[in-house]
Amino acid sequence: MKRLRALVIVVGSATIFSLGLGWLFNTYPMMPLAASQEAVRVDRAFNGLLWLSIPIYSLVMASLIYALFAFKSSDDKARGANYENSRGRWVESLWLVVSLVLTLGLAGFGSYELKHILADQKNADMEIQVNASQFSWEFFYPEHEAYKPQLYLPVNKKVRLILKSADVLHSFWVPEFRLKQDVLPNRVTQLVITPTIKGDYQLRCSELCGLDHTVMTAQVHVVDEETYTQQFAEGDSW
Ligand SMILES: [Cu+2]
Repeated sequence: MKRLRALVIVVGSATIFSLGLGWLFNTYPMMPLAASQEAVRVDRAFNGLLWLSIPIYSLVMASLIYALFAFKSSDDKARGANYENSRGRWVESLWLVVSLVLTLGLAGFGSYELKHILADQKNADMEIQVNASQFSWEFFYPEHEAYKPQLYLPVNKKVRLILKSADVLHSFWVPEFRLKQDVLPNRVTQLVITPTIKGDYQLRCSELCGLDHTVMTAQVHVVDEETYTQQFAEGDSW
């Protein structure tokens, strides 16, 4: 009876706590708008991990708090000393197996999504060169032979960004696209993204690169094909 009571208290409070956390993350999502194809996959992996963690975290915390009050030290020092023969060992063995399966499952799930993101990177529709330097970004559009201080991307086109740095380490990051790529001096890196929602976003450097690192930003405009071409027709290259 005592054991059943403990089980009800722990599982009950863990359920309530889980529902509370679920409501919190549902009402106040942690991620900004998912504005690229890749973002959907990243969010799926992130949310899968989050929703799996909530009940486990709640159950562990509920058991811990329950144990804190239920198994307080008493004057009877002999109590609980005979751990080797206690029946609680099977719980430990079971949890070892369960957590092993969960960990391997999560690693498999993450690798699966990553494999698909990388496989999608092969045939891009177009290329844009991104030049990073302390503390600004510059974009070169080879098709139009034009340089611009802002990144224009046609919506639903898979674009390969060729990233170069003139000085130190920088990192290309548009939170709404989710993917992030380091930009290195003396080495060319790439990032392939397919923006899916028209709008204005902000590119920020996410690698501490010097005193003005925090202001190393650039505007990113995801526009329709027509508006994209117009940018170059007007000849307002700088
Ligand atoms: Cu930087």
